Amino acid sequence: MKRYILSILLVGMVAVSGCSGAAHVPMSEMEHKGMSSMQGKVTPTNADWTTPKEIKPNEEFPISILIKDKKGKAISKFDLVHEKLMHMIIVSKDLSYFSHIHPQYKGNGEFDITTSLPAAGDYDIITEFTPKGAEDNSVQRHRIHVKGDAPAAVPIEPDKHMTKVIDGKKITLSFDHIMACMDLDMKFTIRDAKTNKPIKNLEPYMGAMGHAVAISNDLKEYLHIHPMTTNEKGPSVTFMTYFPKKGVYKIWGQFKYEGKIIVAPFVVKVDV
Ligand SMILES: [Cu+2]
Repeated sequence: MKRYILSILLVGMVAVSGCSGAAHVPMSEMEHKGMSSMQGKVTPTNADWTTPKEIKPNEEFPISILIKDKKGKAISKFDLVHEKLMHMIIVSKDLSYFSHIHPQYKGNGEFDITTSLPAAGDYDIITEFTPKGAEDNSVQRHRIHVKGDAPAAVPIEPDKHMTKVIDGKKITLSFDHIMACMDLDMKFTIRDAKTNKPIKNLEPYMGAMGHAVAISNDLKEYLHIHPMTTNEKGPSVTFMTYFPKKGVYKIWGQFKYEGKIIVAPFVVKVDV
C-alpha cells in the first residue's frame, strides 16, 4: 500500500540547521523514518530554461524548459504523476504570490507554458517531473525577474490564527506537533464560513483529495505533499510530512470543491 507522501526534496545548497546537524537529510535517514515507500531513486537531470529577456508585470510570456540527462541528452519519456507530466510552482521571493500550473509536453524533453505575473520583482519557478523508469520525481528551479519597481516585500510572519476565511470557507490548519526532523500530521479542516457546517464532499483534484506545497522563507526547502488516503473527503484532510529543518515555512493547501480550487495559505514556524 502506497503511502501518500509524494516527495520531500532538498533543493537548498546547505541546510544550516538540518536534521542531526547534517548538511542534508540523508536518504538513509529518511528510510529509517519510514519514508522510503515513495522516496525512491531520483534520476539526475539538467534543464535548459528559456524565458524572455524582459518580462513585464501582467503581460503574458512564454516559459520553455528542456529536460536533459546528465550527459546533456534530451529525456523524452516521462511518467504521469497526479495526472500530469510536469507540475510547476511559481512563487515570488517573499512567497506572497503562488501559482501551480502545468506546462504542455511538446516532445523531445521540451515543456512549454505561457503565464503572467502580477508585479515586478524576483520569482522562483520550481518544476517537478518524473523521467520514465525513475522511482521518484526530479526537481529543477529557475529564478526570473519581472521588470519594474518591485512592491515592498510582504514579511513572512507565522500566522497567529490558524483559522481563516477563504472564498466563503472557514479553513483551519492544525498539526499533531510541529517539529523538524520527524514525521508529523498536518491537517486542514474545511467548513462553510456562513453556516459553520463541515464540508464533507471535497472533490478529487489531480488524483488526490488535496495537495500541499511548503516552502521555507529562504526559499531553499521545497516540499510537495499529498494526503495519506484518498477517502478523506472532508471536513478534514490529513497530510503526513517531514520538515527537513527548523524555520518559517509558508504552506499552501489546495482543494477542489464544487468545481473550484480553493487555495489556503498559512505561515508556520517549525521548531527543532
Ligand atoms: Cu501540479
